[in-house]
Amino acid sequence: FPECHSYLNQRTSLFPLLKPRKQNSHKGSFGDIVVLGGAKGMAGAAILAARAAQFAGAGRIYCSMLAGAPAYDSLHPEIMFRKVGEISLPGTTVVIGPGLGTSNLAHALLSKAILTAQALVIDADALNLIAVDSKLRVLLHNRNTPCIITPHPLEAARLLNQSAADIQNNRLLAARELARQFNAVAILKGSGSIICDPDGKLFINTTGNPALASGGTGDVLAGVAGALLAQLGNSMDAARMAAWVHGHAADELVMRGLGPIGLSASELLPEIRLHINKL
Ligand code: NPW
Ligand code: AMP
Ligand code: MG
Repeated sequence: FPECHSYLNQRTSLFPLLKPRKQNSHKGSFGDIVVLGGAKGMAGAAILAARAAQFAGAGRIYCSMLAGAPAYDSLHPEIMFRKVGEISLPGTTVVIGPGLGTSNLAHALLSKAILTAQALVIDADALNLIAVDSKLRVLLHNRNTPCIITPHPLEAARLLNQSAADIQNNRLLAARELARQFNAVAILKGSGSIICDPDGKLFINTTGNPALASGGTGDVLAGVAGALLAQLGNSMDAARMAAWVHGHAADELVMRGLGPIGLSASELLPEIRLHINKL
């Protein structure tokens, strides 16, 4: 698609996106994020997404976990935990999927989020639920609120009913199909993530490296995308900035000797904050 794609390789292409904060701004100015995920055994995924939203500048962060609400996150007590049945979604940016599982409760939460959230980031198991449910597909396709979907190649394969090899052999086409079919900005993850909107406008991210090939890095990306979507209001701007800064943070950490071997998803967080502030 030579006519319409560009490479996300220059910091300068992202400069206009986040405006300086007004002197009299307050926590209500930068969005409420609700993370929905964290079924048994995968609570960490929801916590990582919630912490990532904090480090990427969201005003208030709420987290509801299917495994049950902990009293608080001892490393990041700024995150507020709510029982799944008590969470209110209107007016919020919902990040749904990290560690969500595919239970009936997960399905009900996803329907509610698609119908009521002000903006949405859909990741991981939430994508796996959509892949096998035509009603959810219709709900998603018919909404007109900002939405970013963040599949890795296997999740994309499930959504498009193809093999992961098919996706990887035709990544640009797959990203276009994802954005079009699901009426959302798609980040098709992996080396050289493709960011595409429903009209077919494409970007290829040039940041990132194999230090990111470990559990939890995608959950961090989802939280960053949610926080940036809440602050920018525009799905394409948020998606390309999230992908760029996530990869750039990993590149910088590797240059300092913290990877590629053994970098943890948690270590990305302060580095992501640093580079968002530099932008
Ligand atoms: P393979 O091995 O090559 O056949 P799944 P998941 C493929 C949560 N997590 N290029 C690859 O397949 C998530 O949020 C919780 C090519 C890989 O093995 C989800 O809710 C954590 N192939 C849930 O776990 C930390 C690629 O996909 C397979 C690829 C399940 O999510 C971990 C994995 O896909 C995790 O985030 C690429 N670039 N990338 C926690 N701390 O709580 C992926 N694949 O089976 O959908 O499982 O992604 O781990
Ligand atoms: P997930 O599979 O959902 O945990 O997401 C993994 C994250 O790490 C995505 O943002 C991928 O784009 C990124 N990632 C994984 N491996 C690489 C790689 N080799 N090069 C660049 N980015 C990668
Ligand atoms: Mg993932």
